[in-house]
Amino acid sequence: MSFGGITAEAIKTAAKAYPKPAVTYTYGTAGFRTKGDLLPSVMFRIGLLAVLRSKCLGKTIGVMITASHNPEIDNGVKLVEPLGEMLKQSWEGYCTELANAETEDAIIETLKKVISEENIPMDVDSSVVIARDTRPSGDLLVKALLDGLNVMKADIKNYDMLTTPQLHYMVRCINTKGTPDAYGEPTTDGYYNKLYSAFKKFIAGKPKLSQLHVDCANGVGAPKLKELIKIMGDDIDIKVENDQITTKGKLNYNCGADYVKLNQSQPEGMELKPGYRACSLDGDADRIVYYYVDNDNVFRLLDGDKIASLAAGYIMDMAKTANIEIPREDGSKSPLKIGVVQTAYANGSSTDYLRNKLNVPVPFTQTGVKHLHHEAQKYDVGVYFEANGHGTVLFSDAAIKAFKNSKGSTPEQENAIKSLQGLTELINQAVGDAISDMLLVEAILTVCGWTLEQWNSQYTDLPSKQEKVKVANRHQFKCIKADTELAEPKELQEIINEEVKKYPHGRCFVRPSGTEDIVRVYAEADTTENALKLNYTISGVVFDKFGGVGERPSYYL
Ligand code: 16G
Ligand code: MG
Repeated sequence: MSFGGITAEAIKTAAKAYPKPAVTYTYGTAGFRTKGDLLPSVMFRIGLLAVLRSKCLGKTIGVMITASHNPEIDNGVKLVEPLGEMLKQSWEGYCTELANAETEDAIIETLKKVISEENIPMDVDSSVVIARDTRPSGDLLVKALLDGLNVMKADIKNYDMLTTPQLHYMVRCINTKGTPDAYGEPTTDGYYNKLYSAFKKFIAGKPKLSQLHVDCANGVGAPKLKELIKIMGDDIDIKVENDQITTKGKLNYNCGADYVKLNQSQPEGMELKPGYRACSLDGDADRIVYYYVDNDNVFRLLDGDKIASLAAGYIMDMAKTANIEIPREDGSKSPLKIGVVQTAYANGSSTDYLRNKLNVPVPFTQTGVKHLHHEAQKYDVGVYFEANGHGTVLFSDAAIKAFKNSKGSTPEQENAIKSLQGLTELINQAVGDAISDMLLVEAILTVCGWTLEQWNSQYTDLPSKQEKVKVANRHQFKCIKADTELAEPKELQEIINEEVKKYPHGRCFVRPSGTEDIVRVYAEADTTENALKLNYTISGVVFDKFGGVGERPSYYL
C-alpha cells in the first residue's frame, strides 16, 4: 500500500528518529498531555494523523501544542477540526492507538487501519496549520510534528506562537474563506481587527472603564494581548501583568486563572488594591476569571458562572427589547431560544439565579468544553461556561441571519438588534477565548456602566470547596447524571446522600479527573465551615474506603 505516493519505508525511516518511550498515552479531554520530554514520538505521529484527518475531510486541520494551565515542564497537543471545534470523538481512539504503536511496523498498520476504516482518499492534498504556546519544550516538539507532516507531504502553515483560541480562529477562517460564512482573515491582525472593530462599535458613545489589570500567567496571552492593545490604542486601558515568558519556571507558577480559581486568592506578581479591576488568563489564554478586593480587603472572585450570568442577563434583556422572531426550518417562526449550559462545578447560586431570576433554561453536561459546546449548539443563543472560566456564547446561523436582516421600529429596538449582532462579531464562535471573553465582559460592563461590585451583586456564591484525593485506581469511580452522581461505587454515593442532608444547601459530588491521576471532591453548603466539613468528610471516606494512597491529609474528617 502506498500512502498517497509516499512509501511505508519513507514513513518508517522518518519514524526511527522518534522511538516510543515506555509510556501509555491517552488522548483525553484536552488531547495528549504529559511531561514535554515524553512527547516527541507523539508529536511525530500526530503529524501523520493530522494529514489523514485533513485528507478525510478535504479541509485544513489545526494542531496546537500546549499544556494550558499545567506546570511549565508539561506539554501537550490537540487536533482542531475545520470550524475550530475539538477533534471528533471517534478519532480520539485513533490518536491513542497511533501514539501507543510500539514499532515502526505497528505505526504503518495503524495508519492502514484508519485509512481503510474511514475510507480516506489518499490522493487528495492535505493542509495543516500549527502553533505552540511559550513552553521551552515547544521548539523540539514543533520539529517532531513538522517531521511527521513533512514525510506525508502536507501543505503546512506554521504560525509559531499563538494562543489556543487564535489557532482555532485561524483554522475556521481558512476553511470558510470565500464562502458566505467567511469568518475573517487568517492572520493575527485579522483576529485583532475583528475583535477591535466589534468592541468599538459596541461601546460607542459610552464612558471608558477604568484600567483593567490582566494577569497573563507568564504565558502566550501576554505578547498576544500586547499586540491587541497596540491596535486598540486609547479605546481600552489595560495593564499587562505577569508577562515574563522567557524567565524559566514562571509559566502558570502561582498565577493564572487556574491558580486564582482554585485558591480563591489573587495571583503573585501583581498588586491588587481596593478599586482595582483585574482578571487572569491561563497559560494558553482560553480561560478567564475576574476579581477584585473590596473595601474591607476581602478577595472577590467573578468566575465562569458569573461571566455566564452577566452575558445571559444582558442577552435576555436585549432579546426582550429586540423582540424578533426566528424563522424555523418547518416554515414557522418563534422567539429567540436562549440557554445557559453548566456543569456540576457551577455554583448552586448561579444555577438558581439563571433558572429562577432570569428564567432561562440551564441544561447540565459532563465536564469538558466539547460537551458544553455541543449542548449550546441546540439554542439560537447558547451561553456556556465552566466555573473555571472556559466558555463562550454560540449563535445559530438562523439567529445571526435574523439579527442582520431585522430592522427595529423604535430606536430602542434597533439598538437591541444591533447589540445582539455586535455580540456575534465580538465573541469567538470557534472556541472559548479568554481575550474575546474579556472584551465581551468589558463591553457589557461599559454599556451597563457597572463596576465589578455591581456585577458581583447579581447573586451571592454559596461557599464551596474543591479537593484532590490521590487514590490507587481512579477508574473505579463512574459518574452519571452529568457528573452529579456516582453509579459506582454505590456505597460511596449512599454515604454522600446521607452527608449532604446534614447541611442547608448541601451538595457534594466525586468525579475522577480526566487530566490528572486523582479524584476531585466538590462540596458546597450554606457556610464556609459547612462546605469544608462536608468536603473533608467525603474526602476522608474516599481516602479510607476507596484506595487512598500516600499520607492521609490531617484535615480530613
Ligand atoms: C480540560 C478541559 C476543561 C475541563 C478540564 C477538567 C478542554 C479544552 N479543557 O482542561 O474543559 O474543565 O479538563 O479537568 O476541554 P479534570 O478532568 O482534571 O477535572
Ligand atoms: Mg487553557
